[in-house]
Amino acid sequence: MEPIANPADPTIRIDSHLDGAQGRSLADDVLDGLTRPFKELPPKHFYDARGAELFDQICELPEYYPTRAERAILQESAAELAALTGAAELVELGSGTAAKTRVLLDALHEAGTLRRYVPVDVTESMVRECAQTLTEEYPGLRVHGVIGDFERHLDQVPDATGPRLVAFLGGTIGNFPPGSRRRFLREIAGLLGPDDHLLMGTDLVKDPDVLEAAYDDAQGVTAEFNRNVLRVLNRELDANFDPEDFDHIARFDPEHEWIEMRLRARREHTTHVRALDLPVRFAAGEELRTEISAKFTPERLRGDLSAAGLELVRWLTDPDELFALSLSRVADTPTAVASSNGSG
Ligand code: SAH
Ligand code: AVI
Repeated sequence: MEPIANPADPTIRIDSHLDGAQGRSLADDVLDGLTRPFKELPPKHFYDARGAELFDQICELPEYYPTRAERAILQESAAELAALTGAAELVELGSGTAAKTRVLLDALHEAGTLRRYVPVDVTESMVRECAQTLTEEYPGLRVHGVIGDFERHLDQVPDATGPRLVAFLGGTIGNFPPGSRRRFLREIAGLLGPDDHLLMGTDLVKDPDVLEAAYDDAQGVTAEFNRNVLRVLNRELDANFDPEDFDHIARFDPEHEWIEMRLRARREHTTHVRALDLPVRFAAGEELRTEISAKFTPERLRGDLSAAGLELVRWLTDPDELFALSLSRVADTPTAVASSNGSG
């Protein structure tokens, strides 16, 4: 894919890897996920422009503590992280609006090491807007944005230009099921050289009532976010879902220690995904899983990191131990074979 250079601003470069392929990925995911007895769609399809906006609103909700807790940890430790990593570049996976990232960028800017920011996100408008605003906010900073699917386009992250910090914030790693979570961490490890670090946010196991409230807020914003995936299917694949035919469900699964979001059909009906010539029948009460959001313990995280050939350098939490940030690096003696059916 040709880089989209902005002649007016040589500090910005944006590469897009989504044309066509992203459409195919949605079609494949629908064909795969809506033709099974237990229907499921991957969460990356929530994030069109409207979905990204709803996610931003979620981050402000009184019930949704992860954003506030992660920001508090960053505020407390950004200077230490800057000193430990000496990062010349920050690569951020699933960067979104990069709101919390500014705390880190401030510290790296202050330390005088930061030269380049590389946001990677599937939402085009987010990458473009944040490239524009961050080059204005941080004089001298170059931004190389990558619009793409981090599960497919990590090889499009440009080569490192100095000590690199890869940030994967927000707890997004929890949206991967256990096997692919470890596989993905191993791919991230492939972006790291001996002087590089991974800074990852993980939500922690806690009272199920607190967790369920965070995913089923009183204002119904998360419910709208959940239903938004149906609007994406209507627009992108000419489907005829009525989002109001579905109830939003958010439940903590104590066995796996993850939250599941589902959409439950209020009545028996058949939807047509016209672009795929696919009728999809829902029984009354049938559920479609749209997201898992795994919650972590330090042991689970260590296991996942080690299976990916990474070792923990720092474990940082907020005073209430709601959320954790982990700094890790490639292990001195990498694990030979990563188990993909790990503890979950
Ligand atoms: N890092 C931000 C945003 C988290 S929301 C924060 O901590 O608040 C998850 C982000 O990941 C969204 O911006 C979404 O567009 C992006 N995302 C989700 N799946 C993705 C994928 N497969 N590839 C690239 N970006 C993805
Ligand atoms: C992006 N991700 C970490 C969020 C989460 O908490 O799993 C997405 C989200 N889903 C519902 N609310 C927020």
